[in-house]
Amino acid sequence: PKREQSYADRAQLPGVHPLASKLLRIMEEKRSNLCLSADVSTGEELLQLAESLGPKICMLKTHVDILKVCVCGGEGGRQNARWERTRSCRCDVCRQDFTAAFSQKLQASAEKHNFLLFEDRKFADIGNTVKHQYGEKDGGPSIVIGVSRRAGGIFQISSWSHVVNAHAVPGPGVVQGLREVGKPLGRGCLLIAQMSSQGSLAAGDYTKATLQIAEQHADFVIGFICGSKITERPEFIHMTPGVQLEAGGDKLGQQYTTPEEVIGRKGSDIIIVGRGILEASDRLKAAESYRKSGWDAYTKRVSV
Ligand code: 5FU
Repeated sequence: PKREQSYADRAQLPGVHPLASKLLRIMEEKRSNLCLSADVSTGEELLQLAESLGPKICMLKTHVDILKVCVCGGEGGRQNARWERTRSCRCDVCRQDFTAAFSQKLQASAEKHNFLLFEDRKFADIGNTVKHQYGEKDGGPSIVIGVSRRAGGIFQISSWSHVVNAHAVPGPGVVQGLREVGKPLGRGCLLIAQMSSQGSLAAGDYTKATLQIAEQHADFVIGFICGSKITERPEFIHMTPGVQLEAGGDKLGQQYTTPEEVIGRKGSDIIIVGRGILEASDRLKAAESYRKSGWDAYTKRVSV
């Protein structure tokens, strides 16, 4: 059988999306197929994670809607009584610009350490709605939040996140809506073809139909959230959550598989790790173990 293409080979494919190509090059350069799921509750901690673990990862995944209201990185937030009471910050940074200061720092960190940002927003509505949730292409209706006015929702995801994801359940319209906003900005989208949680309905024919939507929108869809490789097309990137060094799960249905299993046997490209790193006493050391296991499993796989 033909030898499997390396990440570097795949980055050069004529049909590969420029963002997928960039990601594959980063992976090769940094010898990392690790995506950190930075599920922490303050902007300050998130930025600190990006700075400290940045060198180990190819991508940083966020859930910006779980951040507490202070997103200024703690610069002004801790200096007032309101922060202690409510954890919501009214410092000049946050008041003047809710997300811009934070997202600019996050982008700077991504640039400095050479990783991509992925907001795990899981869009799942009709095209016209997700377009507004993701961020308007050119202005659009102005929404008043506190004292700031901006178009396209609180988090302005399209303005800072290289990658977003979407459920395929609404049909192709969800991708088309996101594409209207993201494509001109050079962004990319992952479709959720499978989920790591127990009893997930994203399986079988649903997974196949998701793949079809991706194939029909390959100018914007760069790959999948999945448990295992679902297509032989090397232009698509497979990313797998539910990864820990030991198999197991949590109390709410999460199921864990090891990096060796996910990369080595299931044929995925990138491991997404949250608590496996975040709950370790030494996060940097843990990130390095995941980076190494993921990378070793990959080199073993492509050398066969
Ligand atoms: F699409 C999915 C999925 O199928 N499973 C997931 O776990 C996304 N996730 C995310 O990956 C989830 O929302 C968390 O942010 C992260 C896994 O975190 P953990 O701490 O490694 O379990």
